[in-house]
Amino acid sequence: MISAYIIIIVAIGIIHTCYGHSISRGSFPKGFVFGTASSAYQYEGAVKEDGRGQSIWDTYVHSYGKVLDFSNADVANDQYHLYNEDIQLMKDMGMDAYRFSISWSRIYPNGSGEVNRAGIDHYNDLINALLANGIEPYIIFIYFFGVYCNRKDYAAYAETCFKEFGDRVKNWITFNEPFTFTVQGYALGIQAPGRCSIFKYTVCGAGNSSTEPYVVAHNVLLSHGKVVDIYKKKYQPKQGGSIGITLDSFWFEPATNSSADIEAAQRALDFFLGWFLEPLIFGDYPKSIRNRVENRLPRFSQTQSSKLKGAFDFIGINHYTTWYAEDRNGTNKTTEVLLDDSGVLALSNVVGKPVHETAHSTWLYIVPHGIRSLMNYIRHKYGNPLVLITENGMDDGNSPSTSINDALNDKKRIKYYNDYLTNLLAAIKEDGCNVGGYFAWSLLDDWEWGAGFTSRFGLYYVDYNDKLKRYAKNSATWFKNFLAS
Ligand code: BMA
Repeated sequence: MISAYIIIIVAIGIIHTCYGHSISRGSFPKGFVFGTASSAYQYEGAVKEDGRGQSIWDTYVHSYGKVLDFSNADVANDQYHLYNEDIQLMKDMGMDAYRFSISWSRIYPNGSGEVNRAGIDHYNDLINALLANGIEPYIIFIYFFGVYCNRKDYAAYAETCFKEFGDRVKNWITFNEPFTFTVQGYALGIQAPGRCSIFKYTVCGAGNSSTEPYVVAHNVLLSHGKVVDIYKKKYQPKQGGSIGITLDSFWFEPATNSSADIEAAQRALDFFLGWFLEPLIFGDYPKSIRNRVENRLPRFSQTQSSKLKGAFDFIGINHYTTWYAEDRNGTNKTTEVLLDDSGVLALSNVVGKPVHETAHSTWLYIVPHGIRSLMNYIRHKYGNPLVLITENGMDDGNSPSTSINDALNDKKRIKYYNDYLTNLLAAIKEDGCNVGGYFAWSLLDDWEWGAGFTSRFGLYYVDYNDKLKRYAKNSATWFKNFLAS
């Protein structure tokens, strides 16, 4: 039977934007936050400075052949030293906020035990400099790495941050994109720690793609719940901030109008977004996951389930793209790996459907109405929680034959931002979606996990051949005008 949610998917799928007016900051609700986003490992560099310990990413990228251009993030954008300069770039654009992550191994070089005061000092300096320039910090504890299976250590690390920074930091995010780091790190083995069992261990030396991703995801959710509980009981009453989690989700459209494909689009959203969001709203995993994964999917106890329900003040969403979903239910599963479990084939192109342009990254199809559809789906299915778009953006390639001047003329990025923000505005104003902020990925061109320096996502160009000098792209000027209007 086609459930109510499936009807929602179809209905949402046919909403198209007719929001033709030009947009400005003034057209967004009062208090709507605009910012840029980054992450510690992709930006900071200085991996061996001031007592920072090694993380699983340091080990992973230094093993041969993990990154497309064989680069590493030892220096990255050197924001560890250049943060004052970068804050001026944010201020110049008129941004309200900066979403960044803390490197756990700068605070606890061994994961637990002794606190490294130099790490605390660094983030105090960064936070103070942001606030002195009128920019609100949004802090993420875990951005794709850390010892996230150890709940006790994770909670101790988060508590240290509340104690040391919570008098000034009012926005906390427990994890970034658990879907991506669980799937890529434990099912496919293409991100740290590089564990999987696919292709008879030829890709990874160890792991279990049919069970480990579910165990890791379960631990992430329980760790999130524990830290939210600590914050709400011990710190929020005095400090008065907010806490949430950032989830990533593509939008999925059915490949055809068949009910099988419509259900496949629903399952794709369950496995991508519902896997993490549903326990936080309803206290358990989506039924479609439970039915298909059966005993490999861990269970929450009654207490855990009621603690998780409502354990957030906001939900961060990183959204970049839209894909088609085709049913693979009828196909025999060849393996019990996570990606086969959904019974969905995600397709970028389907005969008879619009062909979408891509960014430089071949996974990143530019489909601006997808953000409106996703916001409406969350509104209908999950009761319209407060959402912050914590990442959205697109990349150009980094080609040695492109001059800096040509790279600065990033018309395609301006159109991407204009069109996604136009649709986001329609979701808020016309449809009533509860969205409170938007963070562009990314402030600067950055080191990308699998792609290294081959792609450029920044509003500012970084010259990797000349002391990491930053240059405003036209999209930075576009944001400056947009935010001034
Ligand atoms: C997001 C995150 C970022 C990354 C961006 C672009 O999902 O993974 O760290 O830089 O995609 O690839």
